[in-house]
Amino acid sequence: MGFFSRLKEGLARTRVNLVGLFSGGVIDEDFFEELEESLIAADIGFRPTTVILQRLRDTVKLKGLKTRDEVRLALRDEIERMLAPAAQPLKLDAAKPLVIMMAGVNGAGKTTTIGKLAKWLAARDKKVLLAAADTFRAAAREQLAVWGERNKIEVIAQNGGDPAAVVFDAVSAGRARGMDVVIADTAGRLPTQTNLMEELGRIRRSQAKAMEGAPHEVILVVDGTNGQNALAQVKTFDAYASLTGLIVTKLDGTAKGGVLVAITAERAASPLPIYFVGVGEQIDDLQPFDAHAFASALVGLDEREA
Ligand SMILES: Nc1nc2c(ncn2[C@@H]2O[C@H](COP(=O)(O)OP(=O)(O)OP(=O)(O)O)[C@@H](O)[C@H]2O)c(=O)[nH]1
Ligand SMILES: [Mg+2]
Repeated sequence: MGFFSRLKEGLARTRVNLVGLFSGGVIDEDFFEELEESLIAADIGFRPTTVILQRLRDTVKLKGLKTRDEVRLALRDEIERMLAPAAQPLKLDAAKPLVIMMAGVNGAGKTTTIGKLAKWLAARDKKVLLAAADTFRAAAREQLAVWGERNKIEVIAQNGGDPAAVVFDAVSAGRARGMDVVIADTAGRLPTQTNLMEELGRIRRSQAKAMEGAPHEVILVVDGTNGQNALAQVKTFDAYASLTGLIVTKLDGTAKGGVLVAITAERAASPLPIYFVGVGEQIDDLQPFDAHAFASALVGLDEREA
C-alpha cells in the first residue's frame, strides 16, 4: 500500500464520517450542522471548525456549489489552506552538524521516529550520529542501538549517566567527526512532570555548551491518536524546551487526523512546522508532511481525485 492509501486508511474513522456525509443529498442547514459535528469529532477543535465552516458557507454561495462532492473538494481546499503554513521542510543545511533533539510524552514514537529519520537522512547521503539520551531505561539505549546497527549509524551512549552529558558528548563527537546531523533521543515525559520538564531544558542547554546555537531543532513527537491532548503537549513542551517543529506519528492507526489542523490553527500567525508524519512501525513509514495529500486523505478523497 502506498503512503497516501495508508494515511487514508488510517484516517478511516474520520473518513467514514465524512464519506457518509458527502454521499448524495442536498446542501442545506442540516448538512452544515452534520459537517460541523463531524469536523469536531475529527479532533479539529471548535474554533478552527467554526472558521472552516464560515469560509465553506461563503465559498458555497460565491461559487454556487450544488453537490456535496463539490463541497468536499472545497472543504479539502480550506483544510489544506489552514495546514499549508505548517508544511515546511527540515532545513538540513542550516548548520553542520545540524543538531536535532527529540522530545515527547511516553510512547509517542520518539525512538522509532529517530530510526526512520536516520534512514531517510542516510538515503540523502547525510552522515548521522545518534545520541541515546534516554538514560532512564537500559532498554531504551538498546532500542536505539538496534536502529543504529540496522542503518550502520553510530550511537553515542553511556551506561546510566546523565542525559545532558550524553548529548554534550554526542554534539562534541558530531563536530569532531564532521557529521551532518546529530539526533538526540530523550526519555518520554508528561507535561505534568515538572522535574522532568525542567530536565529537558537542561538537556537542551547542555548542547549549546558543545556547539553554539545547538540544538538547531527541538522536535516534539506527537502521537496522532492523542487527540486534543496534543495541544497541551505542544504548549508545555514549548514552554520548557522552545520547540522548533513537530512530527506526528501513528496516523495509520486510530488517529483522527484533525488534530494537525487544531495544532496549526492554534498559532495561525506562525505555526510550528510539521516536518514529517509517521504512518506505520516500519523504517520507511515516515514521510515529509504534505498539506495537500493530508487534507485530501482527511476528507476521504482518492489519490486520483486529489
Ligand atoms: N502504528 C504506528 N506505530 C508507531 C508509529 N511510530 C511509533 N509507533 C509504535 O509506538 C510504540 C512506541 O514507540 P517508541 O518509538 O518506543 O516511542 P517513544 O516515544 O520512544 O517511547 P518512550 O521512549 O518509552 O517514551 C512502538 O510500538 C512503535 O512501534 C507509527 O507511525 N505508527
Ligand atoms: Mg524511546
